[in-house]
Amino acid sequence: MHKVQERVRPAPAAASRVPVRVFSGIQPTGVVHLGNYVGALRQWAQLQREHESYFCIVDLHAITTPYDPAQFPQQVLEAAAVNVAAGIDPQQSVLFIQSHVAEHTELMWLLNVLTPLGQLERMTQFKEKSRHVRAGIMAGLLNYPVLQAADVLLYKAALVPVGEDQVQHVELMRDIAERFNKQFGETFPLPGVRLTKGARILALNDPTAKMSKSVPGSYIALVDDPETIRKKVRAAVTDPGPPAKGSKLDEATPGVANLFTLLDVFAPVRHPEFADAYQAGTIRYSDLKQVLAEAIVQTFAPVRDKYASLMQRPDEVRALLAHGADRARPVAAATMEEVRGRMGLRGAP
Ligand code: AQP
Repeated sequence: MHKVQERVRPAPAAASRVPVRVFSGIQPTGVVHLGNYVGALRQWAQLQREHESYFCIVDLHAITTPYDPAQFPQQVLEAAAVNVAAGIDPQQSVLFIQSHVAEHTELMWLLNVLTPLGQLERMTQFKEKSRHVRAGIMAGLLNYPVLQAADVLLYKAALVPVGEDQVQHVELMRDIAERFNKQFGETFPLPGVRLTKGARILALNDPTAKMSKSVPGSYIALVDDPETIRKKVRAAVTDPGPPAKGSKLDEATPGVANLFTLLDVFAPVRHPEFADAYQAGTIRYSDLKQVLAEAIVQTFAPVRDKYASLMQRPDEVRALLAHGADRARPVAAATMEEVRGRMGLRGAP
């Protein structure tokens, strides 16, 4: 444990980075998939080089859907290891577990009093997730975006790199921050979303929906073995045959468009030749899939190796996370001190 902490470099001096803080999170709800990687993790790994960045394993969000408490600590550890394996440098970024910094829940409560119920009820993700709930919808599912607002505002982050499904939640946190500033005085920068190419990767087996860990067959996991990746890409839904000559790529069906988006991310140099073949009506989707599958296999091979190696040293991962929480706590505590003061909650009169 100590060894790891000794190897941790201090965060680069603030002056060497653009002074905008980044915050984003990922749920430890099982598989981390290619959609998470393209929409979120990939841009986190880039942003951490330019900005002071906070990346969080959001265990308190994850418990809003059914879970097994006995398995949960292992899932949290695995999610952290996948993040590190996929390029989050826990020395450069602050990587930590949400529940290890108690201020997240305190700020959430305070922000709750500034959040209109109607706005929460209109959130698309809430409406979608509540459709699948059989035994009564819990308040935690409704208040999920308020906790997200607390996550981001606690660190006064202004840049939130996420996938497209989270845009509405970032807009809500912006509204909450604005309301707070108006009512209690200028405190929070207004957070803005940062989307990347591939902000909405579609399900391989049903390109009318997004790639999602809760839909088997829809995703490729970052730690899938090469043969599984090839098999899943081969099975991806496309069209029965090539399009008519002169067809436009931006009018392609969702399944085909999704594969082109992935090609652009994983093998950009091969994109033009397949785009030309599409427009010429000569494209063979099996060729495109083969090129794409190999590019994904190559990209994920080091992730898979690093993940396996990290999981052999779980204490080291735990130590990295403990160190991350130690770095996050003073920042969170300072914000809470300010917020309590502004809200008239600092001690007896
Ligand atoms: N399909 C996707 N394309 C692009 N980005 C995506 N993200 C999720 N799915 C896609 C982004 O990944 C980050 C972490 O998301 P999360 O922890 O909230 O994961 P999730 O949304 O719970 O993942 P699933 O697979 O969609 O879960 P279920 O099946 O439970 O609904 C976020 O930035 C998210 O936008």
